[in-house]
Amino acid sequence: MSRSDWTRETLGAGVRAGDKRALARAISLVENGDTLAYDVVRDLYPQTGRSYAIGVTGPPGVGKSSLISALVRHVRGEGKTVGVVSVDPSSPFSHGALLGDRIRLADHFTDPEVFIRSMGTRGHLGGLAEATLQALLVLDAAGKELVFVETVGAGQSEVEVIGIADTVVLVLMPGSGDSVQALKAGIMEIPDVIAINKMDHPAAKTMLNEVRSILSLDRERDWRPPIVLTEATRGENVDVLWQKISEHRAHLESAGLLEQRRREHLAGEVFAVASGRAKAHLVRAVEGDPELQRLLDAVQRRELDPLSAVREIMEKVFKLGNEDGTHTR
Ligand SMILES: Nc1nc2c(ncn2[C@@H]2O[C@H](COP(=O)(O)OP(=O)(O)O)[C@@H](O)[C@H]2O)c(=O)[nH]1
Ligand SMILES: [Mg+2]
Repeated sequence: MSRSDWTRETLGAGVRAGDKRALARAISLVENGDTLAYDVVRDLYPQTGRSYAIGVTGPPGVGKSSLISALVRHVRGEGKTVGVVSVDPSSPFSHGALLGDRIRLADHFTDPEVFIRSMGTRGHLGGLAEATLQALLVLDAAGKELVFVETVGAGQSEVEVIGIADTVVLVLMPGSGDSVQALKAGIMEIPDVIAINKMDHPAAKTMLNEVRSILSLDRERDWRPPIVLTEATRGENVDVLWQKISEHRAHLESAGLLEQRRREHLAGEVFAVASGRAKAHLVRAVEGDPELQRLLDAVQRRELDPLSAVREIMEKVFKLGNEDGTHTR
């Protein structure tokens, strides 16, 4: 991989100035887990915490990328600077267009105040959460006032990715039955704002009523998630959606909840990234150690019980004695 001519200093300065080439390079380095990215983010970190992160999640195909594109157009009208990080491999943003779509993003790509980036989902050392967190910090340091993060709402890494957001928007469409069931069962955390996209679909109203009735079961909240019907492709109700996102932000800010939420999120991210690395380390250690492999074989042959194997592995890999989670009383 070529680092071209960037140094820690020039790359940091370029990011701070919001230079698109510097941003693109910094995020590529972040994706590749390059040590230069690590140093640059370390230098930039004290200048972060100023941008507002909006997570956009939901099943594939509901219109998350289209909605983000429409929201970007809307907030650019208000003069806000914007970053977008998309970790949705099914509909990547690419130059000129949302891939395979009619929506033209050409305006956004030539706009110096907008930076859009699709992130790869292949093997990051500390998981996707790590790369996304670093990318958001880069965009934050670049002075982007708003940063949108798109993820497909499934899987642990996506939950961690969305865990960085200040406001979480869940996007559904008529027919997103699984997500509605997940909301109902409490498997999915209640988002801050719900968009039911593709309101041009005849079943949109039915979906609205269904989601409304699920949310009405949940009374003890200081913030009741508003539900907005949208049509991303025509920009229908995108202004209303933006208004609801802004109201949620105002709610967090007025009650001092934003700082609290961010403190929790940052602690959660550190924990998530550390866990990801610990797991990767564990997997490598066990793979590369015939003695530890024999322990696993012994468990499979029922000669050694699982927790005894865990204890020995933890001792050997992490040098942990009795702190391995078993109680010794
Ligand atoms: N009819 C209709 N189609 C939409 C709407 N929003 C998005 N789409 C289409 O749905 C498909 C998936 O959109 P995309 O934004 O890639 O969804 P994502 O996978 O959630 O990011 C694309 O073909 C869009 O053109 C909408 O409001 N109405
Ligand atoms: Mg998408």
